[in-house]
Amino acid sequence: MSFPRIKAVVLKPMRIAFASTPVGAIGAGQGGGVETTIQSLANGLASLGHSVEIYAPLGSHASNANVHQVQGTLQVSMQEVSRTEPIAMTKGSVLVGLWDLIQQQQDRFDVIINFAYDWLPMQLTSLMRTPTVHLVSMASLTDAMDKIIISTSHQHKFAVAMHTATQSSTFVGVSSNVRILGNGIELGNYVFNSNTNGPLGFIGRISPEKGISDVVAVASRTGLPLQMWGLMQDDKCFSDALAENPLADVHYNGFLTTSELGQVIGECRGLLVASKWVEAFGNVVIEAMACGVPVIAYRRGGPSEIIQDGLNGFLVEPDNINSLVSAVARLETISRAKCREHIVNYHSVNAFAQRVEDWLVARCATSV
Ligand code: HBI
Repeated sequence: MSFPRIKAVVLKPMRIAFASTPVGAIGAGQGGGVETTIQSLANGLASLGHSVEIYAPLGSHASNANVHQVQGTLQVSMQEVSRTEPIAMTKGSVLVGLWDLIQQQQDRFDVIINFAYDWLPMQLTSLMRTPTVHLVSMASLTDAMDKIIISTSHQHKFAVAMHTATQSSTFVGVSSNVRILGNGIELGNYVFNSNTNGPLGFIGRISPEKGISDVVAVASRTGLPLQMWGLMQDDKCFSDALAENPLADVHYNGFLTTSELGQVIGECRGLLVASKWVEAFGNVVIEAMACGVPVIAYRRGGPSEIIQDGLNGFLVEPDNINSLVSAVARLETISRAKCREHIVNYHSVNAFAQRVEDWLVARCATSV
């Protein structure tokens, strides 16, 4: 009886450098979802036996990784510039400072992961001795960034990864070797709650592209209280939504840290996601499900790839407020335990880190 030879691929630990976003220090909040991704991925890769060092703007901090802080002028957010905006390198740019240091120290690493949605790191891919890869954190925003993301994806096999296929499809002509990685969160931060008759919930920046007026209208039409958490980025859109829906019972709770949020989301009977733009992923969707909270979202962007309609939430016709309202009435048909189970299986830090490790191995195995 001969046993098939089982080729155990024992992966040697990798020395990994993270190049962070230049829009703010890690932990300051400007980096939004990227900060959560960097922190959870540093933990996940460390638990797989790899060593991670992070290069980030002054004031950054992260657990489980050695942080090299670089001073310099923060980069203007790509979300604030127009589609035809040329690439700008501000004087004393922290982005230039970060990559000066990284290219000086690159031989200490087996691979470099860039998290910045910026032109310079992509342009440097061909010039680096250490294999360099890019996890693109947002959908298409400007022509200049589209051009370099698409060309880098064709020039260097497996050098580019994204969170969802929807996000990737916004870059028309991007290579099919782009890796789709989803995302991952620390399950320990999120407390499961089986309660089904709590308020409705919203988490996210209070700003027009998040569909605030639609969310408040649902509270008004269902007569259910609405708890809202997030950075008050545009208080006019908030006050307009309240003025349009005088009967809505709305409670704005401010911006909470990840661990504070994980303690309270579970009280909600359902989370509303009414984004007007293409969310690259939708961290709040997996954060809510981790607490047992089903998610009701417009069938648009990243959330439409995370939510399994009828199993852990509902996907409804975009911009149709009444379809959100009728989904609220069906929330009790969803198993809250299955919401958490989906995150454990697909969007835990470990599941995400495993997909990233596979990506890094594929990139390092190619010579181009
Ligand atoms: N803008 N120029 C630039 N670079 C980034 O890395 C960047 C950004 N805007 C927003 C942002 N990153 C993150 O908040 C999102 O990727 C989540």
